[in-house]
Amino acid sequence: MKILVTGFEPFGGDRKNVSWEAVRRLPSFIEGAEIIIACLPVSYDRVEPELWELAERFSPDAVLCVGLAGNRDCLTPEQTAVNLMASKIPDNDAVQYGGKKIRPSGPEHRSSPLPVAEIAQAMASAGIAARVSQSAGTFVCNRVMYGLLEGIAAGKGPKTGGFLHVPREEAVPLEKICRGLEIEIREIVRGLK
Ligand code: PCA
Repeated sequence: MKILVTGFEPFGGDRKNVSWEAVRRLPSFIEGAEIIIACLPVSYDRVEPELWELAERFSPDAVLCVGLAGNRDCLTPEQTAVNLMASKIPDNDAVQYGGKKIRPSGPEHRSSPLPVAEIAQAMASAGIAARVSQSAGTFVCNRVMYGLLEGIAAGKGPKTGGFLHVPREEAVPLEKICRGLEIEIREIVRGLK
């Protein structure tokens, strides 16, 4: 079994993105599943093609995308992606949208097939602050989540997948973010067995 786990490059003037810092520290195997890691661009328009290129190259059974939510104080498995792009800052290609749909005729929302409540509970039981989030925002993370869920629903490759937002290291130490991420991957692998 193979799991593709992605983090993001820095954006908004930051020098690092903790999502990639956590993803790149993952072990090569979790619960017997091979872990493939990649760093995605913070680009509305390039992020989906890059994700699907990786999915085609590696044929993962599941895909978990991880991004930074800088204003949150705990790990937040995402339940819902919304069909909207709007942000106060430009992406790393200097592209900024003020309320454009991702898919002009797509559904307003897409819901994660992952058991996000159980995943957040498993993190909390391990002493890692976590709660389910109902909004992945309207920036690049939400866009890649929407596209990922669309592809899964269409049978494009991975059987399941979703999105995890992580807080800054000032809110939760990197070591705990890494452990929480591993817990989510373990739950995903168990669900596929
Ligand atoms: N966080 C941003 C994009 C990249 C990242 O790590 C977001 O929440 O959309």
